[in-house]
Amino acid sequence: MQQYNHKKIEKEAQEFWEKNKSFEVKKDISKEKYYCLSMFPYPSGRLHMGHVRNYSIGDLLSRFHKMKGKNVLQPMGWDAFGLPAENAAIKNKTMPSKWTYDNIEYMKGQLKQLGFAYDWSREIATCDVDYYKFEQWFFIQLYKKGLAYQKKTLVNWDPVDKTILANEQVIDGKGWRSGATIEKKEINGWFLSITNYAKELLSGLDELKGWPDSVKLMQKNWIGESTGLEIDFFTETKLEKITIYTTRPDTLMGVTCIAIAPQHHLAIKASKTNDKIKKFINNCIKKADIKNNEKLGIATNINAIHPITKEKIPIWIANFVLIEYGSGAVIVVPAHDQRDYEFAKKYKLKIKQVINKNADIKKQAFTDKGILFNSGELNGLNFIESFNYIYKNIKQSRKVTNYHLRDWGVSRQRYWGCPIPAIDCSFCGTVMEDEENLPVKLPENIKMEGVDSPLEKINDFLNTTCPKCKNKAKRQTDTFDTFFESSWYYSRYTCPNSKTMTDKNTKYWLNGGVDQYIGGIEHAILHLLYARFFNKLMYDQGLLENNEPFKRLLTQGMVLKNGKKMSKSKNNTVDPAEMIELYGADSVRMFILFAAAPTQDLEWSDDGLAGIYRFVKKIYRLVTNFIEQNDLNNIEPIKIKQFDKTQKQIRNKTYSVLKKVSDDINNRYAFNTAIAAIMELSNALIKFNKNDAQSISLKFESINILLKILSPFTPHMCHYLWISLGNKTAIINESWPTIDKKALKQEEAEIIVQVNGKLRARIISPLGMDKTSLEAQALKNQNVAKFTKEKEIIKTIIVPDKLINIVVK
Ligand code: ANZ
Ligand code: ZN
Repeated sequence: MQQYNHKKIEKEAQEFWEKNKSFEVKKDISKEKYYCLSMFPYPSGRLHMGHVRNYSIGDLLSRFHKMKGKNVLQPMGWDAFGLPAENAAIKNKTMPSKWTYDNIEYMKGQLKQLGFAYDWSREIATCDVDYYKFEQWFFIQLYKKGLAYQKKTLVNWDPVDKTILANEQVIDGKGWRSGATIEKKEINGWFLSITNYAKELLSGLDELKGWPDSVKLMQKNWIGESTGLEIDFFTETKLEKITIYTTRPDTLMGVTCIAIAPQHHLAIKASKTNDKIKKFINNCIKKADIKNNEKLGIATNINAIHPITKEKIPIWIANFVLIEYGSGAVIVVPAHDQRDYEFAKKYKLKIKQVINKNADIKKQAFTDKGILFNSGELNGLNFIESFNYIYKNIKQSRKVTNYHLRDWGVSRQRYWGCPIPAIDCSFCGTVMEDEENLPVKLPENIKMEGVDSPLEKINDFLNTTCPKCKNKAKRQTDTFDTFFESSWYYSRYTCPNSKTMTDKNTKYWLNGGVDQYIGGIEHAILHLLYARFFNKLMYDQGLLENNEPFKRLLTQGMVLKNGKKMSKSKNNTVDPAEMIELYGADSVRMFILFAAAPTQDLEWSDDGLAGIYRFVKKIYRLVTNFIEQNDLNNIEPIKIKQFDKTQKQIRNKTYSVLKKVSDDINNRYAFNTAIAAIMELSNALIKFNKNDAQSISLKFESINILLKILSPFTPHMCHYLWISLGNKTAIINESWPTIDKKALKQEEAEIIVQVNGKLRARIISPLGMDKTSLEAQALKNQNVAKFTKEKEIIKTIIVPDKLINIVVK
């Protein structure tokens, strides 16, 4: 037979799968479904090793579960909208759509070269109007329910890049990319009310038994549930009410000031008659003259009355009080909150200690909980007791729950995205496009001139009629955040050609959610939270029947080179295409699965890959040698159940490896140790060379099992060897082998244990037990221990499977 030729073997297998539509699936209620989803890539141009790792894991699981008899859906598509396409289009003088579709074509070729078992008939590109039209329709439904709303917000505006920057992207007042001086700009953006779902998104985490705890914790912290009290304070004049929110009402007697946000209505009121306050507020809002989160404040000349002591408490305006959190006002307790402590020191406010009289607050606040003192009627109470006391005895207090989660701003001032179906009419204000007029198609035949969205200049797009009053009106030109597209793609794969957003196939494939989702930990918070949110929105709209999108989640580790994350910017990438050319897809995939457990970081190693390539060739030779040396047509079935010792051993090895590999894949996700076990089995089979008919039959049986359990790892080679073994079916349609429990039982021997030649015990141990284990087992026996205790063992003599003699002095 021929030498191992990965190119030929891989091409043939891929052609076979394609021709036979091996991975195209349909709803089939007679089978248990298994929906395996890997996070779809952004079509940046080429696959990188991180993709290869992600998709090798998904493919392994898909192929395994298919062999286990499940109806496996493994789809693939493209997260195709986004800024890089615009930048590339400007640079290369092309159109974002062309750049994107060219990349998709190239990367699809790469995925096919890797032989992943995708149902390509379900391919999705999110920039396809047949995909994003549903987003526009759905957005209108949310608008009708009041879950989508427009709000004016102040944003950091980079006048050169013409883009909004997050606070972290503004460094010393300059844009991180352009270096331009950042301006504050008021924009009117669309928001989705994710905060309405904060509670559900939090409690839903408890159902996600198949998610890593670390990811659930990150989501929990991001949602940020906080319970405390709202307490109303009244001004001296009793004309105004200020509601504060605190999680530490136990510190109420230590309040020395009240701080309100610069946007608080009382602050605005005070600014009307005081220019200093007006200037202060403007600076805070514009973040002008504020260095590194400096805490700034200004006193109003208003006092509030303490609800218990009735003392006067000065009201300040402070830049660290956020208008959008809680009630936009706080009690300042310098003795017990470090931020308040620094604020009080800076502005010479009183500091009054009320918790733990032994604590020293000369240098910093005491922020732990403790017993109250200096607190009048509250003296001696602890946190819970004082919380409840205040809640019950102060009429103007309420228990409330707040969330740190903010509503999701979905508008982007970019071209390459899904147009938001909103229209501005000078008579009716903002209205939604009529559903009959959907989709609002993004014009694709455009010129990118600089960073401005070309939509602003396309009159055909801009000019429309108001769906309400039929007068001339203007389309809005913002597009959706691209997280919109990735929030529901998993459901579209279930019905990619449906005329409705979801259909009856969705119910089948998403029953209980996606069975396995695989992707990078960088998506632990936003993508996964938005997808969960969308799922709940779609559920409430009657589009989905499952309440959580992803039943199990696996977050794969990074691919490193020389200890650093493999990335273009670090110039340490290894091109998958080159490795596939040299060693073949099978070896690349197997190396990636072997080099580390899936959730751990993986250090790339050329030598490691070469080693796997040698292992693959070794198996190839094992099987081809067997084929050459034996008449495959005359291999007898194993009928005699009498095996000699080595035969028993090879069967035991085969079935115990089968058991381990099944368990490692299915229950432990330990693909690396599964491969190690397969290596052991193949080494044992290489050594097992007896020529009697029974042994040949046994070796044939073991090789068949070996190929099956190896096929999710190196599917191409296994496909080829399976056919070469004379099988009429393709290995992809075979089922996973079943375990012969009898073969798992190790044969045992009764072994005589002597100490200095005298019989001291009889022990039972597996046949073929090695010397050290046998000696250890013998020494554990009580009677043997009696004669060896505190003595020096000079030597041990062993007659295999019969006798052990321990010689002591
Ligand atoms: C008094 C106090 C004393 C506080 C103390 C803390 C420690 P979480 O857990 O994040 O909800 N706070 C409330 N609303 C705020 C706002 N709009 N902007 C800035 N800070 C605000 O935190 C709740 C605590 O954050 C509240 O409890 C309040 O300060 C502050 F020893 O009240 B605390
Ligand atoms: Zn109108």
